[in-house]
Amino acid sequence: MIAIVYPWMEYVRKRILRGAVLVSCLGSSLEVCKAQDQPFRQAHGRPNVLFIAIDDMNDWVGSFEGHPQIITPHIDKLAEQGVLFSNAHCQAPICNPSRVSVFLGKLPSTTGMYFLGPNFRLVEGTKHEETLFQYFRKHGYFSSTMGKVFHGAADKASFDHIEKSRGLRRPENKLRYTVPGSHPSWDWGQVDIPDEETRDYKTAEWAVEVLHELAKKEQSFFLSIGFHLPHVPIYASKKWFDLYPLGGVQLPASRPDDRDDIPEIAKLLSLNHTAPRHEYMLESDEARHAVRAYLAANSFVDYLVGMVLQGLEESGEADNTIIVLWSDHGFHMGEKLRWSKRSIWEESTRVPLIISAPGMKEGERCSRPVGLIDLFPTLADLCGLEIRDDLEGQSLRPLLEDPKARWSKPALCTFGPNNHSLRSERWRYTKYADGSEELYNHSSDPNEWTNLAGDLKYKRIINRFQKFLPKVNAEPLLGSAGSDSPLYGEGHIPLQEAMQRGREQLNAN
Ligand SMILES: [Ca+2]
Ligand SMILES: [Ca+2]
Repeated sequence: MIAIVYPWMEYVRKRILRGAVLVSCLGSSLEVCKAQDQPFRQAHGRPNVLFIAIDDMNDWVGSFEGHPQIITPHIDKLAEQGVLFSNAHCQAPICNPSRVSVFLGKLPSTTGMYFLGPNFRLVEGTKHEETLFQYFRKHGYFSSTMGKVFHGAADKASFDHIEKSRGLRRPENKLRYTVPGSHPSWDWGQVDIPDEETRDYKTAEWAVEVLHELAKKEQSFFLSIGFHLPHVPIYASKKWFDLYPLGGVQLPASRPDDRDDIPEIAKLLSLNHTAPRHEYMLESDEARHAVRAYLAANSFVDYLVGMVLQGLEESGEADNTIIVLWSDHGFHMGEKLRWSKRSIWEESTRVPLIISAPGMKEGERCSRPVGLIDLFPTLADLCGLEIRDDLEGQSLRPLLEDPKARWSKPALCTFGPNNHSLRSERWRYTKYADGSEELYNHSSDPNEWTNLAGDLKYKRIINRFQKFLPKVNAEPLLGSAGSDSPLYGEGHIPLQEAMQRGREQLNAN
């Protein structure tokens, strides 16, 4: 465990040091005084960036209000120090394309990166792209990383230092989802592994250490860390399970007829053979166990975020560091009668996003629809770097200065070529590759239970969304794999044929 040093101690220490400098200036040369008296940020160079990625964390975070029982005091505290984006969305609802889109600042529909493979460095279309991290390195930043930031191995060109992951991720045998033939990653439960020996703890621990080292450098730093939880297998220790007694665990709201009004292609697109079926989860009572595990894992990750933020305070760099906390996509825990990501409904697309930056608003919520794709231009903007004109997101700086500023663009999420979902403050509009549509009114239907797309009354609203659909729909990159949907399982087969095959799988299920 780390020693407790309260943030105010560091604050007082820093004030004393700065005060001492000013007092000593009275009797020394004016030149020295001027240099020392500059705001910390300019004296030190550009602000640092602390970039915290969390894998598969949906809105079950206290301040995001996704589950009434979730306990996440540290992330909530971070929200009090920055701007919480309550309507932030990923650009693809699985790891690889979501993260690649963030790091390249380009939409999946532009790059053709829709699925878990390929690695963007191994294919012609994207291998020469400059990542967010490379861009910062080019401008003098020291870029360092540990944990799951990239999906798969960390991109070498993006970092000056890559710290190898260590620690344990899972026990020897599966705990609860032991159905024969089930995917090795799909499991949940309470593990006996001490927190300090887990992979995510090791990442947080390293971040705390390295922040002290980075604080001594002349260079500004861009530190990127990634936590693996609450991605499956969803494990946490007793301490975190004890926060949520099994008997009281609340399941998310769902309706047995919820899928009756969604297009067939939506069912095929969101089919995930590796995930347990909803009926199984309810009949076996594993739903409550899995929900409890997810709550516990989120609270554990929250604790680790707290460790890192305390480390930043202790490093003395907190006043000069932009903090971004984000998850690569959401996760269904029974909503729409499914357990998985891999959909373009709210539970998959919505992500926690908090940005705390020197000089920007503190403790405010912004409900404008924004995307993770906006992070690249936002960070460039906040650090005084030119915003590359090929980036497809836009800087969130206006919203960090005024969370109620005008914002006309909806957030876009894409899963597979030409399946797009747009989210405004009030509506979700979705158009699939076969032309079928969904429309949900979030003011009256936050669970997206009633698809209004067929009602002519809403034609005008649907028309307004059309111009925000991408004009380019790139073919999947060579080597695309891991969609899990029967629509794309075998590469480039015509949509109608794929749908026929998908129907057969859906019926067989
Ligand atoms: Ca993920
Ligand atoms: Ca429905």
